[in-house]
Amino acid sequence: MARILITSALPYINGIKHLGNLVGSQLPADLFARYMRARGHEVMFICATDEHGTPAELAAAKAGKPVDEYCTEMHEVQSELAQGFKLSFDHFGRSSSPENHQLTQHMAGRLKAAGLIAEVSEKQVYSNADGRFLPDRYIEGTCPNCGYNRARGDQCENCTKQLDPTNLIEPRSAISGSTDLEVRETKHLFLRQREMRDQLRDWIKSKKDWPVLTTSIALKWLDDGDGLQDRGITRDLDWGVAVKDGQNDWPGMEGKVFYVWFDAPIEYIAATAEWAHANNLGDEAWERWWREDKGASDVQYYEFMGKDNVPFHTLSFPATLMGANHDGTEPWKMVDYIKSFNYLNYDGGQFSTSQGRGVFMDMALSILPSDYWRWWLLSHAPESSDSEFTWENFQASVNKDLADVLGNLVSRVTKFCRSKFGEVVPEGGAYGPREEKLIADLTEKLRAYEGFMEAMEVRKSSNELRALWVLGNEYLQEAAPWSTFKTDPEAAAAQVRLALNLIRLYAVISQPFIPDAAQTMMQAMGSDDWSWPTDVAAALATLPAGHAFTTPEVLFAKIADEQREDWQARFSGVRA
Ligand code: B3M
Ligand code: ZN
Repeated sequence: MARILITSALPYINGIKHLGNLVGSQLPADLFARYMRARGHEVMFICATDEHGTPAELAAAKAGKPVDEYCTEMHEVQSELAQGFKLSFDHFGRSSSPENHQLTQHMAGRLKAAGLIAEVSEKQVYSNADGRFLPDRYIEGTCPNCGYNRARGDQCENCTKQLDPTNLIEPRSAISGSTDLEVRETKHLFLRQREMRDQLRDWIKSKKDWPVLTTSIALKWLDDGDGLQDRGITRDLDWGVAVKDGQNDWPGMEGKVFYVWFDAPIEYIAATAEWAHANNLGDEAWERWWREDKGASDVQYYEFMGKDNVPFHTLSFPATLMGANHDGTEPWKMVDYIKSFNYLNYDGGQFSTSQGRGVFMDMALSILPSDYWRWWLLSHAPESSDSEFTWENFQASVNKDLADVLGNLVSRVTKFCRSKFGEVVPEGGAYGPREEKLIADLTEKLRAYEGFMEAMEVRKSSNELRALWVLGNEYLQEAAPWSTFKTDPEAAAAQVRLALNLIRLYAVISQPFIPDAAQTMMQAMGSDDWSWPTDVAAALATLPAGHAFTTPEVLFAKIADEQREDWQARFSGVRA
């Protein structure tokens, strides 16, 4: 049994996330967490809302609410939606928690002691119209790297380059749109990442099994142009973690807060501390996941995120953790594997939170149960390239994979059995060659499925799972117990016994993708045996003759053309 730590990139607090956000981090992380638990491993799955910085301030201002109140409300909303999508976090924390304030200040103190913080008097963009500095997202303009004209002051969404507000071409205030901007001097702390360049490169290069998408982005920012730049880690904002040196004040930094990207990844750790405290456990409970000197040396740590988040997770956050351990006394657990995703597009364009374009988590759940979405999103995860959501494709996948293949099998088998043998597993004879062949085929595909799930190959896993369902359907088609029954009821009974057992097996292996349907199938089979079918033949003998079951309601309803057209029209516009 291994110990598996899984973090999903933290969704910004600034509104309800769209399906592109969901499939880029939280959903595949959940798939992996569920699978690892199903295989008997000890899993800690952490996520949280990312509540600081300009995204939070801007959204609260737009909502006309004090930022702390806004964050509390939106955390609740996001938490409920996460539950709606059956995201099985062990804890869904808040980066504004006391734990994170304390740990962020602690980390900054450690970096200072390591000589890795520079106090720099730097030029920041000041807006005369707004009467304030414009850090990060408070400013927009054209990306100097790729020419994208809606690049934000902290990063270009289009080419993932980390930016400084002063780099933007034709900058404008994101608050007022004003271009009456000037550059003023203000003092800030910089993380001296350049100092750690070689250490970071060695560390990244040691990760032989990382996906190309992850390593290429990391090495690009490490070696491109002037190479890795020192990063400002403080801001002139009101909302955030006050700049402190551990518990002490930091002279000259009064009234400033840490940059959101400094405290957000630290929240992975702090959220685990929140989990411990929420469960009345001591610090050792979370430290055994995060401190190599306190039990975490055998933990395997996986991070899930969209490609735009990769630079922070391969450079800034590791630099923070390495720096905090400069004297070897705080060996923080560093990531072992980063699974990153491309973008999901929406019907010929981009999903966009700011423009309200696409399907958002709340809207999705208002029209269909989460399993429909989970299946489509995961089976179309943007892994090797960007992928696209279209309503036609969504309808086709749901109808074919879920309704025609899996749902149909469950319904045919249970209804046929009920009509001929009643709602108990029939006795019948021994399994014959056809059944042996099925068991062999299932075993082969199951091993492939396990391999892909372990490797976090999301699409390939979904293909294997679908193929496993198809095997069952083909078997049923060929065995045709409804015909067999007329001449050889004994043989038909054995076929049905196998098929009922297959439903339980499918519940177990499909659970990471479609947890609700899996639950329904398991309940219908009158079982609570979720043990993994390592031995397929044995697994298909789990429900003995005489075992009672119930015939479930329709597992997956087909999406009709009119429904699809209705949704297509409803979601085509811009969200209010
Ligand atoms: N909130 C960015 C994003 O949602 C950011 C991730 C933080 S992970 C520590 O894209
Ligand atoms: Zn760009």
